Amino acid sequence: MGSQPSFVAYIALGSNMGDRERFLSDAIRLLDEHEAIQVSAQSNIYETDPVGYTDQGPFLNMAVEVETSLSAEALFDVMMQIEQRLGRVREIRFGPRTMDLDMLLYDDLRQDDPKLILPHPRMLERAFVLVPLIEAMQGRHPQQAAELSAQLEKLEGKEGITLWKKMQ
Ligand code: X6L
Ligand code: MG
Ligand code: MG
Repeated sequence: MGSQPSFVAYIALGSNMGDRERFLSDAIRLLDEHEAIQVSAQSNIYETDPVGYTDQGPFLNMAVEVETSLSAEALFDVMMQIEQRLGRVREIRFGPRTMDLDMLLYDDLRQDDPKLILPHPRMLERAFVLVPLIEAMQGRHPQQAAELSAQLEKLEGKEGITLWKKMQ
């Protein structure tokens, strides 16, 4: 077997409709079943108060680390297909969704493509993203995880985030 380029990316997952935990596990399984993607770490699952549009139910949020031979754009396309397969319908801006997959980091890539800005431009402002991301990065990027923890300390809104399920 020929060796393929391998990149590491971090993806945030969120669901606040229907069987939220099932949507999270289905999304992770669909990522991992792709021949060019391996899920290599996952955070705990957190229940989080909605932000942006607050008249909706609480979210389950988590983050995963993936190894992939796909480009950032190709990985993003797979993520959007998984959202569609899991019944994502875009109605209210920032409103309820069965599955939201956001690419946070892709290797050391920095880009300003309007379709896919990397690193994710809002990730440092959202505790519901940072708390699980820090866990998912601990194994492979402990130094960067520590820097994000310092960033998290400065944020408000951490009280709206409660541990919901521990990864075994
Ligand atoms: C002012 C204006 C302040 C807008 C905040 C924040 C907008 C976050 C959108 C904002 C603003 C977002 C999730 C969520 C959403 C999620 C939780 C978004 C997009 N997604 N709340 N709200 N978890 N807890 O995954 O992140 S909508
Ligand atoms: Mg999102
Ligand atoms: Mg999204």
